[in-house]
Amino acid sequence: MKTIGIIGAMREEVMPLLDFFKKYEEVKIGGNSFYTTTYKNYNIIIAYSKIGKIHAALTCSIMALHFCTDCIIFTGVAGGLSSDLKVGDIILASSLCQYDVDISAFGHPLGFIPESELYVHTDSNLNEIAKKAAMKQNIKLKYGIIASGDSFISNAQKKQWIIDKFDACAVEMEGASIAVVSSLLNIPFCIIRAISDSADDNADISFDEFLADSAKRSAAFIISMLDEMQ
Ligand code: 3QA
Repeated sequence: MKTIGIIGAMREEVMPLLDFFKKYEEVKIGGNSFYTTTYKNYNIIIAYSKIGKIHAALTCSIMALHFCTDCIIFTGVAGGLSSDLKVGDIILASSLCQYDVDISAFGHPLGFIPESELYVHTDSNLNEIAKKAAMKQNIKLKYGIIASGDSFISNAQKKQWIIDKFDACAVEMEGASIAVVSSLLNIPFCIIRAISDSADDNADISFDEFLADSAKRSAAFIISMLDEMQ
């Protein structure tokens, strides 16, 4: 039986999944609760990491190495960077980068770490499943680069800088961790996020207003992906 790991950053991002599965068991490791259940012919492990790249890297590592997940799916919300993204829209990451990595003093490109990759690509099979699930529900999926870093972006200038330097469509604080850890451990992964704000000067207000609803949209989309898998 295949094991699917589903990670969110905040409690609000995974609660809708736990509400859906209703029955689950809890295993505590490394300051996280991992909720285990089954769905169809899958073992499902769900956890929220807490905010930021370090927490997400730890949770993803535990998913992979302790729970031996066959794939990892991230669900949550994001700040929209592309002008065609509105609150509630769903983005599927093509690749992830860390906009807050800077060793350019040594001539390296922004976001680049030696022996690593600037952009880490998501799994094409999982992305196909996401695209199929979207098509069936008439959801217009945005497919593009997501930039991660340890800041909540609520500033038009910073937002534009991330667009200009990384060509990203959305910004958040965990996706690149999932990407780096999963790819190094050879585990297929994908990142799904519903937009909660536009990372601009109103982002904090928008985030507070739409976190719950957008988190639910993303979680509902994950369920539709599980239904699409065989
Ligand atoms: C923000 C959450 C973090 O896990 C990243 C939401 C949505 N909009 C964003 C933006 N910039 C960066 N990331 C995002 N998530 C945590 S701050 C608020 C926490 O307060 C994605 C994201 N514009 C909780 C109550 O104190």
